[in-house]
Amino acid sequence: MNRTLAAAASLLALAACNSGDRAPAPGAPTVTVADALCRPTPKGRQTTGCYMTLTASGEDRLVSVESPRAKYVQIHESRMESNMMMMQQLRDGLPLAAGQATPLAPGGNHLMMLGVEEPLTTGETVTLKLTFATAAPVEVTARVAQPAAGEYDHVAAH
Ligand SMILES: [Cu+2]
Repeated sequence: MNRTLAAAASLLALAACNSGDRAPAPGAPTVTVADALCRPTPKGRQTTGCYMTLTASGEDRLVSVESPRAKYVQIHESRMESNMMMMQQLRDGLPLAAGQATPLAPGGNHLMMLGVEEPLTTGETVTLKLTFATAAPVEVTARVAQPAAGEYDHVAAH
């Protein structure tokens, strides 16, 4: 087991702990994260998109994200403008409705890793730390892979 895998395994254990066994204070919202995925960085580029599904137990807001593999991680929205897909940082973060799955997906809201010095390659994992307005932070281990074929390729339009 290499160091990256070992680190990922311990982070997974932490995340499991946060969302499960140790019950938070009654009424405190928790956020669970599923299907975390980051695209491999395109050759010669230091930016890439990450996707996942967030479900908050109570109304909350994703306010910031960081990763040891990126200088910055921004929360972006995508929208069509004059027939072009534009991206913009959500400076106030991403609102999460209580009990509702909030997708971060290609072509929609997503996380953008900036300043990725060591390329992300398919098959490895990357750690993301998500900070919320109310819920405890969640550490996520995302796998690095291309999203399913046919989905909008967000990086190409970046
Ligand atoms: Cu973006």
